[in-house]
Amino acid sequence: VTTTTVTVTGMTCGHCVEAVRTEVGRLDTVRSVDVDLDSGLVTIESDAPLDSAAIRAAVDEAGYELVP
Ligand SMILES: [Cu+2]
Repeated sequence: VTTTTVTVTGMTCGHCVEAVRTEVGRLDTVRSVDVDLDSGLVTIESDAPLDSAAIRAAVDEAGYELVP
């Protein structure tokens, strides 16, 4: 299992958290997604290393942005 941590900006409530969790959770091999609303920290566990562009696209799809 690989753990990837990214920071997402723009989330303001539980719905935002759910949106990010759902979209990122759709990525290949992802097992779990943990989102901390206060810090914007998103911790992703997956069976294979994730492509950062794919994570960015998923976060974008949810309506938020990755902090570079
Ligand atoms: Cu929200």
